[in-house]
Amino acid sequence: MSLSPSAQKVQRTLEDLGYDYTVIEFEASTRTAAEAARRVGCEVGQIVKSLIFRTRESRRPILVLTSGANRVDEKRIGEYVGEPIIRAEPDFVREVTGFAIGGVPPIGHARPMETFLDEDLLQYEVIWAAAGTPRAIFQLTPAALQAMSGGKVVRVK
Ligand code: 5CA
Repeated sequence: MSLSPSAQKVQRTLEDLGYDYTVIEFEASTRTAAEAARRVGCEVGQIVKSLIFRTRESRRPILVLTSGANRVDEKRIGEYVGEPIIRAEPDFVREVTGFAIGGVPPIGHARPMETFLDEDLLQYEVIWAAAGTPRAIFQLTPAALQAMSGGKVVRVK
């Protein structure tokens, strides 16, 4: 089984961080949380969406790791950040993460970012996150996601 270069990059990052999680690349799409959940047979809430926002004026990147069941309240995150935020443009996502929308992983980004973690993810025994391409994911625990991302656990919805 050979991974595409972007998925390999995530696999290597996991190894560098000391995790033995395995990136799985499918023939079929895992581009959306619903597709990813169908692929692995889990609840959509167990899929981690790695969403990039940016502060409107200062253009700082913000990472919100969200349960696939939830929609981020941008106003709420803006309050945590201390500045209004907007959804990042695809080019901005590529620039700050090194990955294209649909495959953005929770770790291994081009730039470090202020990170928030959806408290609703903590209820699950295992969760799944994107691994660099719109067909690649890996399974992990919420505790590991918190540790590897350094995300602040908050209500996002
Ligand atoms: N591989 C899946 C499951 S892990 C995945 O990456 N899902 S995701 O939610 O993290 O990434 C897709 C997200 O990118 C969408 O939920 C949406 O919030 C965002 N997105 C999609 N299209 C655009 C766009 N044109 N501009 C900005 N953000 C977008």
